Amino acid sequence: MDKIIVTAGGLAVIVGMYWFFFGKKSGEAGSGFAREETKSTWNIHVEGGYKPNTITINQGKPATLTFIRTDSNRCLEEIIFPDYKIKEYLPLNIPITITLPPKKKGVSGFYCGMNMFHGRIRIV
Ligand SMILES: [Cu+2]
Repeated sequence: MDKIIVTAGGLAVIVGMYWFFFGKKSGEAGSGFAREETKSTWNIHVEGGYKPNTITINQGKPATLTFIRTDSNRCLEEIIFPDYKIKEYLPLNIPITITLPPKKKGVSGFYCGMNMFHGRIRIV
C-alpha cells in the first residue's frame, strides 16, 4: 500500500513538473510572440548599427521604413535589401523612406554597403 502511495505521489510530481515546464514554456512563447510588435511603419535609427535591428511587418501590406542616419561612419551610408533589389544612399541626418512590398512570409535581411551591420525583417 505504501508503495502505491509513493508511486502515485511520484507520478503527481512528474505530471506537475511536466505541466509546470510545458505550460510555462508554451505560455512564454505565446506571450513573447504577442509582444512582438507588427507595424507597417517603422523608424529606424542608424547609429552604430540599426535600431531596432529586427522589425516585424505583415505580408502583403506595403511597409514604410524610414531610416535616419546620425552616425558619420561612412560604412553606414549605403543600405541594401538584397531580397528586394533595393540599394539606397542614407545621407547624414536626413530621413530616407523605403517602401517594401512584403510578398512572402519569412525572414529577410538588410545590411550596410560593406555587409558589416545587419538588420532583420520578419514578415508574418
Ligand atoms: Cu558597412
